[in-house]
Amino acid sequence: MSNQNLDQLREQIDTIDMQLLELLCKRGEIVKNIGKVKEEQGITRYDPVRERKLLDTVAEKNDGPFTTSTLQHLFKQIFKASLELQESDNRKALL
Ligand code: PRE
Repeated sequence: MSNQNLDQLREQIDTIDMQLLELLCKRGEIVKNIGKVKEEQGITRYDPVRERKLLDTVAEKNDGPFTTSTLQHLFKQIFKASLELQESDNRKALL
């Protein structure tokens, strides 16, 4: 593979990385809003049923190249980060 080819492939990845970043940040803003609604309504932040549903959808829709277990691991990290975000955001709102 030539260097030019490598540069082109990396450019494609750079673009996708920026899209992922933007989508994750958008998701984070929505997660914060969900956290506020849950706080107001006294609903527990952690929702294992909702998380399970998405993990099952990932398994159902995954056509590769990543294994389902790898993708589920990534989504579990996103859930964890989302719960932490809701927690810190609600704590800030109390100060
Ligand atoms: C979210 C976060 C934590 C919950 O355990 C379940 C789902 C998620 O990141 O998808 C969002 C959320 O708080 C919710 O849907 O209730």
